[in-house]
Amino acid sequence: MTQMMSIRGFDIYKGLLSSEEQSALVDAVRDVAKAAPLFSPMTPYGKPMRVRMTSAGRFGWVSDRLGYRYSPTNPEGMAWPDIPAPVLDVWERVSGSTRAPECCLMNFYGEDARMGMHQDRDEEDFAQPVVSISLGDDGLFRIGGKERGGSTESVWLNSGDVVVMGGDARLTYHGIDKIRFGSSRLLSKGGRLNLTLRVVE
Ligand code: MD3
Ligand code: FE
Repeated sequence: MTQMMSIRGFDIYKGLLSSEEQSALVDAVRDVAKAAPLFSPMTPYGKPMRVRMTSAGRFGWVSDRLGYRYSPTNPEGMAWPDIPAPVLDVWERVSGSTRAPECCLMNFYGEDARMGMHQDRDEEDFAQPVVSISLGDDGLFRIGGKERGGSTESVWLNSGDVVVMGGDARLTYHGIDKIRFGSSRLLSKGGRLNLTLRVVE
């Protein structure tokens, strides 16, 4: 059953995706990761991030000593695979946008991975929403305000949940504090997958 809740302008569709849809998404992610292997991006401080990533679409997310940016090629210099059809379907259902997403960033969280509080502001048009799909183990999602610091609220994201960040919420600070490793059986070796769909240009 789907239930929508809004927290600080984030629309969270709990349980939007059936287990069949979730499995189809995982298969699609596996195909992307075969063509464009997961890697640990380097932070500007020279420390690898704990989250492993890859992308699909015209642009993917890379980060190295030059900093973070969208790039039309992966770290091995190859174009990213196309965004899989079942992923595009989710965008069509919930984004409310007339544009197509140009990047599907795929984040994989192992047992100790987390993502610090940050804003997503490397896209050109903040009027375009970001759509997030959670798969696998539960993740504790923390939502702050438009400035660093200040109060925050947390919500567990479970496999099959979809979050839409649009309008005023687009520049909100957010992060993943921890995952509940082994809480889902969707991924045989455990861990959490998060897909974010973005319009970049
Ligand atoms: C709010 N990913 O990839 S998804 C990210 O679960 C990212 O992997 C987290 O933050 C994850 O940048 C959280 C929810 C999310 C994604 C993008 C946003 C929230 C957002 C962009 C703008 C505002
Ligand atoms: Fe983010």
